[in-house]
Amino acid sequence: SQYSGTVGLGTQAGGSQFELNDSLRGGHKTYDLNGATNGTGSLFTDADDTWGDGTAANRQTAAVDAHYGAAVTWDFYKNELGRLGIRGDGAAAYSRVHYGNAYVNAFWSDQCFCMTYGDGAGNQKPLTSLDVAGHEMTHGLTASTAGLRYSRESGGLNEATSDILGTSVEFYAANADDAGDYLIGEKIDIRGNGTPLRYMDKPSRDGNSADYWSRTVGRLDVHYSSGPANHFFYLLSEGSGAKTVNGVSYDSPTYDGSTVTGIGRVKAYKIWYKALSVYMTSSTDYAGARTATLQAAADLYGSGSAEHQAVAAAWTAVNVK
Ligand code: ASN
Ligand code: ZN
Ligand code: CA
Repeated sequence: SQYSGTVGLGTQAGGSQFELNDSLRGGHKTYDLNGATNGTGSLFTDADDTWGDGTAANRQTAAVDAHYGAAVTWDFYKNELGRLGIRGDGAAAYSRVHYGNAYVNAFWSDQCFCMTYGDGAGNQKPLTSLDVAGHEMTHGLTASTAGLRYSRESGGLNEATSDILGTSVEFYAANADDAGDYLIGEKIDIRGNGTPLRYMDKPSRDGNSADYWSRTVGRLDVHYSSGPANHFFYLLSEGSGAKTVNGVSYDSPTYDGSTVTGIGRVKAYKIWYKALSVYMTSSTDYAGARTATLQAAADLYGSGSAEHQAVAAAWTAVNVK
């Protein structure tokens, strides 16, 4: 892979060749669009079942990262969330890489039920890192559960759900070359200066995202109105103030100067997922997200539990009261 070192892949023997077809994970396949912007392209095949070389010069490499990212996300949903695939029915999506020319984005489509990745600036930095793969696949999960509408506050919550579970996938993988962090897309270096796309400890570090809820937050682009929910998730997981996790330093502020004590990211993502899949709807806003996560925390850990109280404290700390 380009971003995650040497990894194992699910492949299938097909005639005299091997295919990127993960039969243990619903038959998830990875295709080569070879610059096209529509269609399915061609399924990746290889004679000796050794794929890519860690560089963008080898056109299998982006496929390795995408295929691995889909597999880890599948395993995370199954082992951590108790969900078999995006729809919970055991069916796989599929991935497409080498979309367009120097396309600096990745996206999920409900139409094809698939994830698509561009090759990034100069065709050198494909948008296939683990957190981005988890982010895009989670757009499918959100569409299959709460269905959060992709505008205003529900759109910010949709984006935050992808950042929250995408980051959780990165931590879950425990990959030595891409240790978990609360940064989104740090491996892509999208601005060429080493900064990530987004920061969860203090979202305004990107220059655009909101740290706290306000009455106008829903006017922002959904990738910026995600800020208060990303910040909520960081605070709920790790707590407020300065902290170093896997060698990365964070300093998370609170709206009212309060102190939040974290409950750990595993409990935090289980609460978020239960809220998403049981209590949120297409029109859930920030106030509704507070209610939904409090209900989820009460279900999982008990009303009045430390976890339930931490959810309330973390929302209050991002001005969702
Ligand atoms: N990569 C972006 C995202 O997943 C694409 C978009 O703006 N929808 O949010
Ligand atoms: Zn997104
Ligand atoms: Ca990351």
